[in-house]
Amino acid sequence: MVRNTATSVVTIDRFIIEQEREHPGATGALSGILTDLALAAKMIANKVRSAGLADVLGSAGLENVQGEVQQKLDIIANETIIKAMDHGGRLCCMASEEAETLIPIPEKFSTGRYVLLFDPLDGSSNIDVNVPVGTIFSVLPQKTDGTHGTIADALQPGSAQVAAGYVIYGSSTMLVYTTGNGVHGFTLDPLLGEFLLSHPNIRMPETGAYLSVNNAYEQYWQEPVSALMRRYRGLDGQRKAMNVRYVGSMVADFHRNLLGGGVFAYPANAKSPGGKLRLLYECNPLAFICEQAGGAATDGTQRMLDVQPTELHQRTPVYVGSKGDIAIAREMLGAK
Ligand code: P6P
Repeated sequence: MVRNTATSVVTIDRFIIEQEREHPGATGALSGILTDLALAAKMIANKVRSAGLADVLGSAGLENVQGEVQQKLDIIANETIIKAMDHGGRLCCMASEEAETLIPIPEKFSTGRYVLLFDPLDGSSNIDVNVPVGTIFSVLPQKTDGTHGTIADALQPGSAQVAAGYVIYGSSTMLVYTTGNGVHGFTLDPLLGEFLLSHPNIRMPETGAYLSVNNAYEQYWQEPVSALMRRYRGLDGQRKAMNVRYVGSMVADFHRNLLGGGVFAYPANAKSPGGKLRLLYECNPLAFICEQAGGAATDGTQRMLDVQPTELHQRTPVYVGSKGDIAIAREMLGAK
């Protein structure tokens, strides 16, 4: 007897449709957004993979709103996402780390009732040294009445998100996302050009093996933060020491901790009193994913997803990871 050894190959498109069927009232708009984002991810992956060969490396010499020297791939990734998303008729506006203000949907296209926030290529300063970089995205429901979204639609707490995800361009290209129904990972098969379900229902261990923090800022931390990092590193005898793993690319550090358990922390410090990382399109989407995988996230004073944004590009301190380890952070930092 020949056993059926074929495993069911689930493409991301099939998975998205099957998830949509679990919501009878779904219009298919959110499914369309996710499908279009997967296409954009494949296009960006092509560029990132060939960056060393196509002389795309090096800065384009342009300044972005963050005042950082913009890598050419930043520009390409930003344009790729905007062009992939602006005509689908599902969005009322977009916002990007690379754009100072809201990105409107062109008048020639129809609009929809969702807002897309994204960091097109996080960690881009690592591009030239071949360290994994990533794309991060967040989807919010439009709350204003017009056909075109306003800044009020973008400035919603992370708890309002209907979907969030990231793409990591590493040893393989993976897309990980949630729509509030668990966290699922898809690995790009470069020959097929398809994202295939490789990590269904990702769950984050209750306590973690890894601590991802840039210790170079230790001299700038406030004492409760320094005490917390000593705890994580086992120096006060209260907890088994965590292995310090810090790539300097948030998506890469977050992804390893999501799978293996751990904490990513970028505390406020004397040089970055409000923290460095962005609330809307970096910390909120990763916090949503983390909570959906059984983890937690705080800004050091409250649950990350409860923070009421006031500015599009506002920064925040961030502690995100295994639930038990974030509970230690909340206790030692006096967070709600
Ligand atoms: P630092 C990359 O520039 C980034 O935005 C994140 O991806 C990363 O976690 C962080 O900054 C690294 O910052 O100050 O440790 O170099």
